[in-house]
Amino acid sequence: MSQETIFTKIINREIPADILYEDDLALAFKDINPQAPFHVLVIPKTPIATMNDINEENAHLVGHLSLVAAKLAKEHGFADNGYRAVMNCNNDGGQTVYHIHLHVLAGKEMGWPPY
Ligand code: DGP
Repeated sequence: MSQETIFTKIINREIPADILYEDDLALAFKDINPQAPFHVLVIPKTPIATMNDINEENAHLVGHLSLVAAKLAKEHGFADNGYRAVMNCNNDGGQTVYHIHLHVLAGKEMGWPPY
């Protein structure tokens, strides 16, 4: 199965996105369909299809996504009030793009459970 998704096109600047952060390992951009006043997706530049594909070799990338998420939340003033970071996996998790991404949602009080 090809690992290429719409997110690869965003990484390669083949389609536009509102990019907030980039480094050698990760990219963060605004979600096209925001579910909170602040809704950003943090993705690894190396495609990993789902959480099930995280392994010893690529796990550092996932840790890095968390680091970037916290950095962005702090920079945008959401650290104290709080925020939610979530990664959906496969159909029942609500995953629609098969290139892992950490949703970072902030700017309103979240409900729980998330359905
Ligand atoms: P998920 O359902 O967890 O796989 O989340 C995928 C998210 O990706 C969803 O919230 C919408 C967002 N998304 C899909 N296509 C695009 C796109 O072309 N640009 C941007 N910025 N976001 C997209």
